[in-house]
Amino acid sequence: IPEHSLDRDCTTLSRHVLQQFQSFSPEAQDLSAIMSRIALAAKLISRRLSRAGLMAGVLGFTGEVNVQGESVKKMDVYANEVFISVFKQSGLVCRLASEEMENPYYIPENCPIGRYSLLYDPIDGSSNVDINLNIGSIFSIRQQQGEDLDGQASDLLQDGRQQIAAGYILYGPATILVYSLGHGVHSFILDPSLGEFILSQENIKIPEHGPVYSTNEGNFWQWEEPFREYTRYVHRHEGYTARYSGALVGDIHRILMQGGVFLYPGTVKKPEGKLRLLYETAPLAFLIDQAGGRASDGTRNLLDIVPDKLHMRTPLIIGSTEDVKLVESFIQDWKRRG
Ligand code: P6P
Repeated sequence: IPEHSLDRDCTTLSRHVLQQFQSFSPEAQDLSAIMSRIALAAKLISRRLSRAGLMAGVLGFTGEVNVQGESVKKMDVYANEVFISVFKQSGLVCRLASEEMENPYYIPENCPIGRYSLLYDPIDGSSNVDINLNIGSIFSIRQQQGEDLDGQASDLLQDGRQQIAAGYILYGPATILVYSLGHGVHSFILDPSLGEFILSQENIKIPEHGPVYSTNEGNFWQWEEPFREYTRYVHRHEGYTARYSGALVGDIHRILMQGGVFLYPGTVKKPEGKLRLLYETAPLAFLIDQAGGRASDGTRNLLDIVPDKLHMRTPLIIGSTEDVKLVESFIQDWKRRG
């Protein structure tokens, strides 16, 4: 058996993290342990999803509404609890900030406290759960910086370049974990027979340009003019194709692998858009930047945006550099025309 294939079969996620650091420094060991915990959460969620239709209490709504004013799916609650349970006794984190929680969850005093914070969207695209389409989890790791004096985790309100790791899990035909520690983007596939995430691709680079534009054109009339102009442009020009699943992680993964651009613009009523900065657009921007692509809110590089509150939303234009810059050129022309 060729050496590399054995190596590939045995490169687990935790081992890959240590290889990235080429050391056993305390930080390397912390991040390896953190990624192992995230992998455990992903396995628990993936297992429950595979049986969602067979188990009571998994499909459908809880009847509650979350901090975003969105009705909460039972799977949202389960996945949120899974991340808390795998990190609570880990001694790795001090807080978990989630789309599903108004305020961060602080690790209780009687548990070991770590120096990292996990920011996550436990299940993104949960409307796809009931129709067995792809959904995802998104995560971002930050170091405790400064004092969290007001218990509102205001020290988390930093720009995206402060992230030390970010990634997503895509629950599709296969369960794939994609992450970066700031040294390239790497993907792992869950081998259910081993119960391990096995390295599948290292140093993924997004194509400079791709044929896909991914957006909900049902919002066309709510967009500002430059987004309509861009849409008319791709309608008129050869070589573009529309792909949109309604679940961010799957749409972004397609863009990462095939190139193109994903857009969730602001609308006249909601200029800030729908997607949240700290645990959706910033982690994805970190990844795509590491893969050689670009992410912006239409005017600023997304990684430079400093949130004013935990659940701040931003418009998102993300993907191949050439395609993102084309969208930005429509915005700049529109602004010049005043
Ligand atoms: P729309 C799912 O609710 C989500 O948060 C993302 O996963 C997805 O990209 C977006 O919203 C879809 O929103 O308005 O197109 O249905």
